[in-house]
Amino acid sequence: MDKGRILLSVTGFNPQRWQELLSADREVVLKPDSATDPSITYAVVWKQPPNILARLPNLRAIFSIGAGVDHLFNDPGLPDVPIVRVVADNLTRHMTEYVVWRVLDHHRQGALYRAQQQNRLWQEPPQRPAEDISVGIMGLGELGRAAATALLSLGFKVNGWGRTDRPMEGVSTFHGEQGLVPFLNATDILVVLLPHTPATEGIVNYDLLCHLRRRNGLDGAVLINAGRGKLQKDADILRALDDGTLKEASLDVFEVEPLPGSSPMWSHPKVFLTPHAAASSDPEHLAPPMLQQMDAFERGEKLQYVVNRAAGY
Ligand code: NDP
Ligand code: OXD
Repeated sequence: MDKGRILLSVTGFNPQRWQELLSADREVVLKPDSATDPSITYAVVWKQPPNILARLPNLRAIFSIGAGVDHLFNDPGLPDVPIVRVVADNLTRHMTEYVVWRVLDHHRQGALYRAQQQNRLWQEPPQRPAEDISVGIMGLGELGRAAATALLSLGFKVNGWGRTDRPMEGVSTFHGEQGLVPFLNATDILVVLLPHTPATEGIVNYDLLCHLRRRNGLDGAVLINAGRGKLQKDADILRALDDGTLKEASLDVFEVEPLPGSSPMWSHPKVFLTPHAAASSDPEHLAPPMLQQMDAFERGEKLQYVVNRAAGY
């Protein structure tokens, strides 16, 4: 049997390297020949145009080129076939690096030293040991658990919050609505690694930030969001930074991306920002396992990393 064609539909990314790598094993097209093109069996997507997948009669599965799949659910014509998301060591390591980098920069007072350098000031503030600081990870999934392991190895206390009860050795775990405030009350540095779903939209708001612990050696609570911008209320974060509810924030994601040039975030002295770059999807590492999954699926094996549609992630 001929291998079916792959529809590659990625908005905001250069498709060239993905196309080259996926073409190693299957024909890849950037557009279907028609709305009902029978030759397409898989779609590899990022923010595909609405309804492009709706009527493909032989579509067997959709592969997201990212770990998050919220970009797919904006499509009203999303067909009812399995959706596979990225779970890969390469991506996980990038995210762990980002989280460790940002936690250490806040813990070791990077902003203070940068300001001192600007002013040619030779001063040494007190140093707190990592075990004085509790890092709370909202979203203790693939990425959150890897970050937790790295932070534990550096000596931080780690709390984790998820939708369901998933214990992890060395981590104080909380879950569900009833677990949220106790989790926040025990957290000095909040790391957000949640997916964007209807249940999590806007969850990082002023009220939530007010529950963070502020008695710690950092002289204030810290927010790090590398999950999704729609999880947060940008204006609430600015308010919390300005009134001292938050000491500092590292933000990789924003309600509107790219972040508009007019946003006060760009020049806020307490914000460190990156352009949704915490963990980028590297086609060299991600395309080959997608092809392997397609072959395995056709041999009758189960797809891995299939999204739970009801939960939205
Ligand atoms: P997972 O699906 O493995 O983990 C998601 C975690 O969030 C799980 O712990 C899950 O709980 C928890 N969760 C989901 N919904 C809720 C809820 N309503 N209440 C409480 N907890 C909830 O995802 P990954 O770790 O692989 O990725 C997480 C997110 O990171 C992605 O969805 C994406 O948005 C973002 N991301 C950002 C990148 C960047 O560059 N900025 C790069 C890659 C990903 P449970 O354990 O109970 O299921
Ligand atoms: C992802 C991302 O979801 O890069 O993988 O945001």
